[in-house]
Amino acid sequence: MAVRRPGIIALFDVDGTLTAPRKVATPELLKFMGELRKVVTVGVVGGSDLSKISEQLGNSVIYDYDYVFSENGLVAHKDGKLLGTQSLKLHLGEENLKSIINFTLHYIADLDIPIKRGTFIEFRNGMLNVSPIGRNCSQEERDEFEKYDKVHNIRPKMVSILREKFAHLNLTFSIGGQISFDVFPQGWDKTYCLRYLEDFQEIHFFGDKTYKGGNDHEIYESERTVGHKVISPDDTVEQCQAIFF
Ligand code: M1P
Repeated sequence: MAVRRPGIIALFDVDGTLTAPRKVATPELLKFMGELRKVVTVGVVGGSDLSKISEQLGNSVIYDYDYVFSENGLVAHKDGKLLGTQSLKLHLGEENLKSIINFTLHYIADLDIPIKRGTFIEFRNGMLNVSPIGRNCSQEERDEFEKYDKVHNIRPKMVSILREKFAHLNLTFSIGGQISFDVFPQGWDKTYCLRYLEDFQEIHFFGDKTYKGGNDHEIYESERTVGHKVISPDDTVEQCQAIFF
């Protein structure tokens, strides 16, 4: 029987690292994670909220991994139990929140893009998620928007305007997925979860968006982690085989 190595954690981004973007993890990948958990501590850290991570990794995700950090760790679970949450509402205050939301909704109302659906702002515990097309678009509409955005830079333009308008609030705007971007206070990126991992001497982080501006960049570059850049879930498995087995 394999013996778990102490002091080492393998920590994974979700979208693009354990699953294709916004897709469900394959049974093979989930089985591999179970095997990996026999030899080291395993955690996941995603930008999405817990309900979306559960859709992708399974409803029992908080029990299947040692640590589950949703919303970058602004909601943290260990061994199925809640460790802590962070509140955007308390941090920014109602007036600031209202002015961000009002400005953003006006901006989206004036935006001329091929189609719009519903849920343009999702209010989470520790962040706002803003989507110009609307979060409840279909998978096909989501894929189309992503292509359209690559040509027309809808999200980067919107982010630069919001960044300037709300410069005094020290916010980070992070484009991590296909149809939206996340808005949270500076420092509430994925490095936020590292505060829960102080007992580990080796933190191996695996992510695909490790480039500057990507939502894995800060944790990948952090001096607390050994960063591993991956290009797909298959690549993640291959690199883990080489490192941990
Ligand atoms: O995990 C990356 C991102 O996944 C989703 O993005 P989108 O819906 O745009 O593909 C969101 O949950 C986002 O918050 C998250 O950062």
